[in-house]
Amino acid sequence: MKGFEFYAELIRHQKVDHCFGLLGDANMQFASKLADLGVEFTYVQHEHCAIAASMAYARKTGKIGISTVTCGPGLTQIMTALPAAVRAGIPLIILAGESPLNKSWYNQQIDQAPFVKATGAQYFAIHTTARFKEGINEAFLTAVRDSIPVVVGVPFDLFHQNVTAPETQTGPALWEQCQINKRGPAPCKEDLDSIVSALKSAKRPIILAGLGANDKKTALLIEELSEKADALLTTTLPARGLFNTNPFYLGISGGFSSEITRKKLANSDLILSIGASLSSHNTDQGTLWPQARVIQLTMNPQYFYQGRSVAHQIIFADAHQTLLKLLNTMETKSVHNRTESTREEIAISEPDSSASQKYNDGLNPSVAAKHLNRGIPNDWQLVNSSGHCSYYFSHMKNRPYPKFLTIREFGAIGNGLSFAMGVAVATREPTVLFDGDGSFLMHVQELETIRRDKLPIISCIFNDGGYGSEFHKLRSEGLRDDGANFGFTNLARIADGFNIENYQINTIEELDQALESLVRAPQAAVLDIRISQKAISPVIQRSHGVHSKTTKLQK
Ligand SMILES: Cc1ncc(C[n+]2csc(CCOP(=O)(O)OP(=O)(O)O)c2C)c(N)n1
Ligand SMILES: [Mg+2]
Repeated sequence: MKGFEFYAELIRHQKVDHCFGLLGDANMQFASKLADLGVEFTYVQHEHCAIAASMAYARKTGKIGISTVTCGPGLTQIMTALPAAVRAGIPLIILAGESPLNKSWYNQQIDQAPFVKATGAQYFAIHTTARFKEGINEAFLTAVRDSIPVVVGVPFDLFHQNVTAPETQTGPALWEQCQINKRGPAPCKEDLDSIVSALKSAKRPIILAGLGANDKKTALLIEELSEKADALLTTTLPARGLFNTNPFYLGISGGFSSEITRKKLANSDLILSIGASLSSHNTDQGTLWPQARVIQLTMNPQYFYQGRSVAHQIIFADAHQTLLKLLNTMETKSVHNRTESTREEIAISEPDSSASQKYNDGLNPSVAAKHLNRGIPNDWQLVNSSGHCSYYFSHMKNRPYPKFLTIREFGAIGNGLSFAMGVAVATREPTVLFDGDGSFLMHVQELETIRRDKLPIISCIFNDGGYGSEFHKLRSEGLRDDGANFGFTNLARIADGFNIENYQINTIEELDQALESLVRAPQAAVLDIRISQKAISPVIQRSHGVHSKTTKLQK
């Protein structure tokens, strides 16, 4: 047996069923063998996209995200995806090659470990065939145990060596045997008492939930508690939609919060955070609840996080168990917050007042986002990406959490198409990507992968003719903006070149019609939605003020 055949068998034994990859000298043989062994592949056009797609796949399925890249330039291409996966705590295995051990010179040689380690990911070098089995087992275990990306580097000349036929791999893999019970400790009595007394005495309590509370049962318990405690509900952006049918769900907490959510958070005297990181984004840099006492119930205590102390009290305990006990102990409070008028106020509220603005140079993004929300079926998957436009897509709180994905850690643009690929592969459901033109263009080559693999990805691109996030800031500072203002690329024609259904959208009627036709026959498509350059989101208005001056507009 050849080394690559044994290596492929070991990987298959880890219950790998899908791999995203791009082939080269250092990985093609074992990848080909893995495909023979029944592993499905998505072969992408850029290594970054393999890792990013595997991140979304892992988030959606709860499995380890698997990808493969070749050594040297294959590996260096993934340096933007790895830090995002590290910070988002996503378990990944990246099967990279290494340059040959037994050659004194190799064109693609580079010291790979420092690159990987600088991102916070782990690097496992396996330098003899005798260590293949142990090394692979340990790499997978580490990825699961630490929720972290692990890059496995094997010099590719080892794959061509003969290995003595090892016994067939049977039984559970090491990571399955060692699956740590991720249920955390039960809360102690003092902690429980302190939450109950805080909820009892608070006049305007709000419960904030994050990904740590994203399973259905826990979410239901939170809703029950909120009813007993007369509390309103909010979530972080990644957990958006967890309470989508609850009339007291305020949508997301953070820099993108709607006006009503900001008002309620600003007046709150108690924030009970459950399974949520109190990050700079989720708290809008600590500005959202100036009057509130903050209790964080978490399995990941952040005593000092992203430059701030985040909570007055941190309780290290399992959310589910704590909620069960709280519900047993807590008496139902009389209603002051969850009133009919609050229900009505939430129901009719708009994220902000911008939908009434009229522009003569393109669509109003708030209005376009509303129509997208109206026209897209509730059971389609949605993927939020980055940029100025992402504010407008973040307010569709009527949609259920399992149909939503956002990963924003490390703040890179250009991930949208890859995340959508990961979601579409994981769910096989129509998947809508919301992205900006700049971000979309950064990895537009993946339209080829989407067409080839018939992935039903509908890319709704807010095309404002440039890096809106950047030109709005530059304009507000009175600086020339041509470096961020590259003009309106014809995205529909680009899609056409890839043989993908496409629509150029200049009016709301055209948007509605395009959506209707895609609902009738869901398929890969690009909607090139022309957006006004004059529309400035409340996020930019808050940080940079309103500006009307446009310098160096279209050339
Ligand atoms: C990889 C990377 N390069 C550059 C940036 C800086 N950046 C942040 S937002 C943005 C503009 C994004 O433009 P687009 O996708 O068109 O969205 P818009 O802001 O126009 O809505 C840029 C260049 C970044 N965050 N990540
Ligand atoms: Mg743009």
